[in-house]
Amino acid sequence: MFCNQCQETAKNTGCTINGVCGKKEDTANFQDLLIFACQGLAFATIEARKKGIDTNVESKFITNGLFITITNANFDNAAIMKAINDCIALRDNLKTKANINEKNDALDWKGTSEADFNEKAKQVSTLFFDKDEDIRALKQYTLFGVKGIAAYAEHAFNLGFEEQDIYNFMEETLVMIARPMSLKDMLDWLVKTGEHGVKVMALLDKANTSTFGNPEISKVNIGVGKNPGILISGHDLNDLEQLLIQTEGTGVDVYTHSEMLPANAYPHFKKYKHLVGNYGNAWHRQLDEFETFNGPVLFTTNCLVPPRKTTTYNDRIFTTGAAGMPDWKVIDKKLANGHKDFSEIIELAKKCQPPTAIENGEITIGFAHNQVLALADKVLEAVNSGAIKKLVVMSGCDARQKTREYYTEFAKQLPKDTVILTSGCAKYRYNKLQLGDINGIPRVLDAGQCNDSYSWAVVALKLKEVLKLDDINKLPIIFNIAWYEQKAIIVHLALLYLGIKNTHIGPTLPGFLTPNLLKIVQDNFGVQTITTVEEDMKSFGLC
Ligand code: SF4
Ligand code: SF3
Repeated sequence: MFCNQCQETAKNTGCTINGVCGKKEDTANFQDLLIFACQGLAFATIEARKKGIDTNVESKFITNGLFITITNANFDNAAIMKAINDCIALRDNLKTKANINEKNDALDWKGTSEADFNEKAKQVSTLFFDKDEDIRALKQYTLFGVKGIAAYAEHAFNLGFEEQDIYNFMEETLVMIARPMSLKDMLDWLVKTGEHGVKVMALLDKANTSTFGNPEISKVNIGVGKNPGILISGHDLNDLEQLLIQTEGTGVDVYTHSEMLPANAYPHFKKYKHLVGNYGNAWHRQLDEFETFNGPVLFTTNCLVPPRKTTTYNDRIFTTGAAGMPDWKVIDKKLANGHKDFSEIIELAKKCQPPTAIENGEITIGFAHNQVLALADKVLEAVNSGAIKKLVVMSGCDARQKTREYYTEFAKQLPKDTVILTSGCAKYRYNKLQLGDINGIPRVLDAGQCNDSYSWAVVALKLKEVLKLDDINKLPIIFNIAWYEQKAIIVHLALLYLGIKNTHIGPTLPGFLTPNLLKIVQDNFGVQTITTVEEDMKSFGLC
């Protein structure tokens, strides 16, 4: 196996034995083979569209295939192998329908046994993307960005929002990877990836806000009630809505977990009184927190952590969509109205003990772009009067490495005249600190999930317009972003596309960047990594 797609990759070069995330060698190989199968299907969709054939089913399949291979989404070999077989069947069907006679390995390859799959998987890892290490790294970089695009596109299409251009770009990228490319063309492709990152986040924002309303300032209970509960994790708001409908009046409460926390700020979800709050913290603490939750957990997307040998909750965990773990149950049945059938989870919840409290109190969320712009006068007044000196974007992901304590310390040591703008699960490193407010504006403004980092781009562009600046980099905003998986990669590429320079990303720079590419991103975009809190405070001009 070879996998270098996330921040925790072994020795910051690549996992080659078992993944640091717990992904086994065969799983990693099958995921590579699924990407290869999606490449074949992408060749077919592009050709079929030229002949006027509708490829919506295939495009959605490719989107889900890419999502399955995101860090901590799916560890289930059987599910991945089924996806490979389904992908090949769709490809062959389209080849016949569109009369595609072109020959290439991804369009033609077929395996009949697990041994065939294993054999082929070893020949299609990202290490074979190109002989030139810079081009290879750039192909990996774009693929990882496209995986992030796929995740957001899937949430959007689950709510009925789609853009053909986004599907086209994902599929053209898969095909491009198999072609010889120059360094210049690859760098241009990377910029286009960032552009499509902005597009897909805007699309998902439209899907979420037009379906569930604009997030508003909300206090969220982090304690527990007396009823049994279901914990819902991941990012898919459509799944949450269906679960809330089905649990209404059953005596079972619903709690959000990790990246589902921001759902509590949408007006639409507030009508469900049995959505009682958020339980726990960022994804990597699930090994302990699922034990004390006592009831069933539903994963709608990443981040799943393979259970310990001593874990007692395996029979209470369910997955749906792109997520999967061997031995955890999968929700794939549908009700007559087309919604997913969550009755098994609800029946199990009724037999479980209520959650054990691990925290008490409330946290304040709901600062997505609409809410922040509604407060724009107040924020501008504070900026103009000097009450707010700097806005510090600390969006992104959290993960388990000790070095991540940096972000808690950084938040604590920020001068009192700074405000943190956050989104993604990175916030759990500091969203429960009592950092106070500035003239009534809380010092931690949480826009939502990782995709809601889009909100900070909207706010920055608006501030640039109101303050009549000619360059976004002249705003009093600094970027100190924590990354982990491929959704953070697309968020960062989107920021670079928008012309935002001098971003710090950490706790380490991506392992897939070669020394040459590191120099290019540093020279062109001023990308840096973190050092110590004290040094970085100085380099950001914060002390
Ligand atoms: Fe390693 Fe990350 Fe890949 Fe897991 S996802 S195998 S930790 S690089
Ligand atoms: Fe977190 Fe997995 Fe990335 Fe959506 S839940 S931000 S790591």
